[in-house]
Amino acid sequence: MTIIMSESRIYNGGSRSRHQRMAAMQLILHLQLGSEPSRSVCWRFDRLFTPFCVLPFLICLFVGFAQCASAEATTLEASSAVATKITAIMKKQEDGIKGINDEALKQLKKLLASNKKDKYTSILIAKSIVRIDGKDKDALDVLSGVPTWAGEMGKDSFGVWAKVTVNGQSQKMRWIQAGVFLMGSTSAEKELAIKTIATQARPMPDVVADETEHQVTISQGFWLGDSECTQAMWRAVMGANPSKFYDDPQRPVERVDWNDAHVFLGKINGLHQSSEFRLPSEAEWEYACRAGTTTAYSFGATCTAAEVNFKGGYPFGGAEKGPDRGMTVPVKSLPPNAWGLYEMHGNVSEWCADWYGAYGSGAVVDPIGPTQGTKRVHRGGTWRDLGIFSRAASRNSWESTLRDSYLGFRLAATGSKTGSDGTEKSAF
Ligand SMILES: [Ca+2]
Repeated sequence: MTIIMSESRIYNGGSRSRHQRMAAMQLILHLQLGSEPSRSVCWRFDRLFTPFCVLPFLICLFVGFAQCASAEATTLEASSAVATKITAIMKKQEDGIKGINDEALKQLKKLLASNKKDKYTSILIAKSIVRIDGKDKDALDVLSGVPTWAGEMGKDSFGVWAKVTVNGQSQKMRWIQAGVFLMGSTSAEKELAIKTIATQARPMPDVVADETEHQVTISQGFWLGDSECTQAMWRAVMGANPSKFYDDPQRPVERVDWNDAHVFLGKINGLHQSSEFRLPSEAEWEYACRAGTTTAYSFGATCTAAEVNFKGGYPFGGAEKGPDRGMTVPVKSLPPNAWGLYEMHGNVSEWCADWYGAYGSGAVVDPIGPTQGTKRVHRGGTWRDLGIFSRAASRNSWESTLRDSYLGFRLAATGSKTGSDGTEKSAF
């Protein structure tokens, strides 16, 4: 079942009444006239076929009667036949909407109180309450972890996800929960890496010298793209495509430098009246890449080119040799890690927010790297590198102005930290 709700810009004090009218109109169109939604945001709640599904219809039908008269029919992409029916509905405008809203609000609050265990039903109810009432503490608290940019949201076997959409192109973002992990490589992994690089390239005793193992706490959950930013998404936001391997828009965007990535971030934030989109910190990146594992790869102590797009003739950790593709692969071509994130290892290396610098060996909380530097971190290894450089702990960096066909990025977004009462909330 699909419930159609208008995105109401709850946090930004946007035009609630306009969105309310639009939600009502869309519901009438969808439920009564059988048309498909055109402009509203769709929230899908497959489990939601409870008595509650009748309620938004009734509410919005009544709200619609009262408010459709002032809605701009031209904003709806309806056929002329449907438009005629809308006109008929609009003529049935009735008074007394206030009383209907109060009663509806009362019922919604009752539903919210009884649905606390069902997060997504609660979110839907909370959105209705906020839409009608404007400010309701309980409803706002339920909504405190819901990003304003989310056009769709749901939960699957990997956890909570939300989609951000620009000009018809979407990026699925996954909620990465807070946690503690060991950043860097073990002494055994370092030893093997030094031996491996000597046989595959040349002796490089310092190849892992910057992978000092230390405990990192990620104190706040965050959103992270389930894939590298695609060329399609880049073009939707920026209007051009700088990539070398441009035959498939689902390949990751490359030949974007660190500064270009920040122009993209500024634009996508602007489009969604958000300040939340950003690059991941280096620590967030490795935490998400590992997805709870402590091995060289999230797939284990080794991996093949069937799992990771690297220079397949040079695997790390004793894996079989595989093909050298010599280019990027479209995102989500290869298996995801345990948290549903694709191509963290290999394909394009991914810019992180941090300046490059040495780690300490002590435990740290939410590290963001040095305050200044000369190079920016990029992580994950690339289609043209040996497998050793696709390890979770492997670090790389370059000047922020470097553009090349092996360098891209992955969108991250800060999660909501506080509820309506100012106290810290866990989003999910
Ligand atoms: Ca990658």
